[in-house]
Amino acid sequence: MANRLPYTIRPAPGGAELRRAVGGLVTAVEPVLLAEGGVWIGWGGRTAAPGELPVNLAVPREAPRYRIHEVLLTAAEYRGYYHGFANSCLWPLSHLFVGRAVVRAEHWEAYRAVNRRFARAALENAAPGRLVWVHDYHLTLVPAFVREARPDVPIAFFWHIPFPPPEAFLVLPWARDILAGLLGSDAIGFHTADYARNFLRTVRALPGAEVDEEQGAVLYQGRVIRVQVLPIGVDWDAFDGTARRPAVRRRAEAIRAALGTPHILLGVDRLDYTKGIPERLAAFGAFLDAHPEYRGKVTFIQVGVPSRSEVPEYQEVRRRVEEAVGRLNGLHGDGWQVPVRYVVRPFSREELVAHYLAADAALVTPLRDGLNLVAKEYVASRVDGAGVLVLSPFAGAAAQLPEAVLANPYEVNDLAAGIFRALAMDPAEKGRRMEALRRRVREHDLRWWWDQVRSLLRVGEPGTATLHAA
Ligand code: ADQ
Repeated sequence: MANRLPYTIRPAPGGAELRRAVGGLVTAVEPVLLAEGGVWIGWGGRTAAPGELPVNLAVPREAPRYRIHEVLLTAAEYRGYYHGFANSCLWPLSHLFVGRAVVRAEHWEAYRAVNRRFARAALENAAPGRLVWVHDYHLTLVPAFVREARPDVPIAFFWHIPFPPPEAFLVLPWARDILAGLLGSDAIGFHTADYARNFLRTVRALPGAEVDEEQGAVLYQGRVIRVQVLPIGVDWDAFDGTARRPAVRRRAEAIRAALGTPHILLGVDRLDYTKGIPERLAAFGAFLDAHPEYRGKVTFIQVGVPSRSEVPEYQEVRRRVEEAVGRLNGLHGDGWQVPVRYVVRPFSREELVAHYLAADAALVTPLRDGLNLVAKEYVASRVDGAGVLVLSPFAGAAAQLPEAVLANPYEVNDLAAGIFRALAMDPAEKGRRMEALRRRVREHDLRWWWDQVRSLLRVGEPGTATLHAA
């Protein structure tokens, strides 16, 4: 179960029209459902008109592997629960933008009500011994709601974003309700040891909870809840396999030829202020200023997908990106040749991998990020062993990928220097670093991640639970 289904649903004559949704959670979790079956409970991206019926069907339609169970929201619930509490309060707080957090009781009320609705949907689908797998910060109250009604059901929770230190989290008047909600689970997973530690330290503020930091466990209401560090992986075979296809290699060559510069840099992000896109563009400008020898020789492709467009901060970041692209192209372009190519649309897997293959360096430089799958996707796609990953130390992925070129997105010159290092690095060093990165990303791929979750709960084995809802 996750806030969003992997499809956006639109009513259409003769049934519903489904369109693929883009985002880290969908990319990461859907392959597990495709392999294991189950039911995905989530919101379909539309608000409910009176009399509207939720969609409940098997997908993918051409070769069904699992079911989707739509949770319908009214426009008011959507504003309060999704844009309000989840995205304007929990999201900035967790990414340490504490001053941006909008803390409003009516948003919290909507959040509670919608979490109840999701819990009811989980209960409708929960069969004895089958796992309820709850994803992310939108649904923190669901584990306790499900536990209340069905103490026998195994529940796992995965927190996909950073978990902040107690000083930030406890700003929330309802922090303890959220902690108690999460502790309805049997196991809770985080991407990094820092997030798990922050969570355990925060749980100490919950009356009645006993924390064993060493063991990564909490004793609460007579149950032991395990807290695990499980950085999510990418579907290695899908990225590596796509990158080996001749048509994709040819497409990468065509991209390089069409751009016509010897060097290409790439950024791929949802348009979110946490991703540091304006900061990255400023650093690219600083790099061109500091190294005029690269002018006319580097193209920076920034691919973005619009996200949460109703929230003012997201409109603002989009405007800032557009302004920065215009400014850089005006200052550093010569009319025909422009240094920044800005593309706002979803890419197919093939097109994404062709871009990864075409780029000399990927700039993955968020101000803060739970993990960041783009970093791992880039590495998994570099079957040629070339390419450099420039990575922010504030992405959870940095804990696993020390062979990347680390650069601080808060300091424009540090990031500019990281770009220069990546482009000027000698091919042998690039090869060594990429080989080490590929080994790590392959060893900790999506299969590994799911196996860890499964062994943690001992699900999928005879006589124990199997995946049911994700
Ligand atoms: P996100 O914040 O969505 O995920 P990220 O991990 O980078 O961030 O995943 C984005 C995904 O969307 C990637 O798979 C990427 O390929 C895809 N994508 C982006 N732009 C695209 C485009 N134009 N076309 C097609 N695909 C595009 C959240 C957390 C992250 C965490 C993930 C998974 O914020 O920190 O890594 O969940 O846990």
